[in-house]
Amino acid sequence: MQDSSSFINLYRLNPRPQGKWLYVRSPGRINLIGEHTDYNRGLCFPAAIDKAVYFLAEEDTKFSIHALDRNQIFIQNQRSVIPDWLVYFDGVLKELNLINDKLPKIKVSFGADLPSGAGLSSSSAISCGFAFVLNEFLDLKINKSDLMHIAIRGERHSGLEGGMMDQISIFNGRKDQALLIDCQDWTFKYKDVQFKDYQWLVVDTKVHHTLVDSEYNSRSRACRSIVSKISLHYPTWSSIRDIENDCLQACYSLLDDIEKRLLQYVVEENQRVLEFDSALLGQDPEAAGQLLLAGHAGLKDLYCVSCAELDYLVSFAKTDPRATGARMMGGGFGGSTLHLVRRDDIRSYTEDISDFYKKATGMEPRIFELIVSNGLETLEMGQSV
Ligand code: GAF
Repeated sequence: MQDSSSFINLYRLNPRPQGKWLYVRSPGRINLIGEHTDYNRGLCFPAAIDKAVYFLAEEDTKFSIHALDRNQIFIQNQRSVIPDWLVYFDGVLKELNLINDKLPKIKVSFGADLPSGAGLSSSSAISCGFAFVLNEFLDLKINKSDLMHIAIRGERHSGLEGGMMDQISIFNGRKDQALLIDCQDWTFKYKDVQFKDYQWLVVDTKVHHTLVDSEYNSRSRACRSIVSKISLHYPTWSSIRDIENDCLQACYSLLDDIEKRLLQYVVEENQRVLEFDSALLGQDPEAAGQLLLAGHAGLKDLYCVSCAELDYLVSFAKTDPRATGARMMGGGFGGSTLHLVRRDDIRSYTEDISDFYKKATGMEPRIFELIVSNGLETLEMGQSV
């Protein structure tokens, strides 16, 4: 999808369609820290952002989906070319059992200012947003938690065996606050995200290596296998989160080298999330920056999900006094990095990191200041006569 959404323009030009209509905003997410921990029942710290996928649903005589930024249309019974985004809609329809002759008679248009492939969870924004649209428009009366699980299962039809961090933050995001999620029981607490005199900056590498789905799934399977090995000796433990510190060395001795590295990363990353929470509370941007850098090093050297482009951007932050730190976000192998930068230096930092990245890769990064926003929301709904 493009940066400036034709849908947003459409909304401005045509705010009141005919018949029954509904406008929905489904945001992307960032993650402050706690990567690849959600499917290990660990801790993570995501937040919904201002950039979003926007939907307009209207009454019609048949089912259709219009991807405004791509100029692509899917119409019921006319499947000539299958667009890559259709899998996210299909997955949700299947989970709601709204398929074949049960397809709803609605026209759904969508567009975004949330870039896809940027590690900001545009696919979850589509799945969650579409589930939300159907629930509201068809008055299905599904509660928020069940609806979120429908979106999660729907998205898994795409093949990515993702955790739940993205969907929890998209459904529950709140302006200026991140969610500290305990994935042991999926409870969360809202936390302020700002450090005084500092600003969060998102720098998108604009690369999206094809490895992401297969490598992601192989990491989550490897973690499950680690737990199986360990639980032969410690039968009450069912996740990496259960491992007690005193037994960590004994657990390492049960694993091969790759498994040891994965386990070390997850255990350390959970600890970093707690320390990051303290750094936020104590308003200590230097400590937070060090945690970001340590998190990135773990993702690069132990969990092995980084790539050269992400590493360039983080290496810039590591040696530049205007930033306290940076790290990659999301599944890895491309996408975006998150930087904590002194507010007065934002402009010069943006220019310099852009030049640095261009020299290293020949590409221009996409850079924007992070605005933490509300989660999924109905913008407007109504019925014209
Ligand atoms: C992707 C997944 F969808 C999330 O569940 C999470 O595991 C993340 O990668 C890595 O932290 O966004």
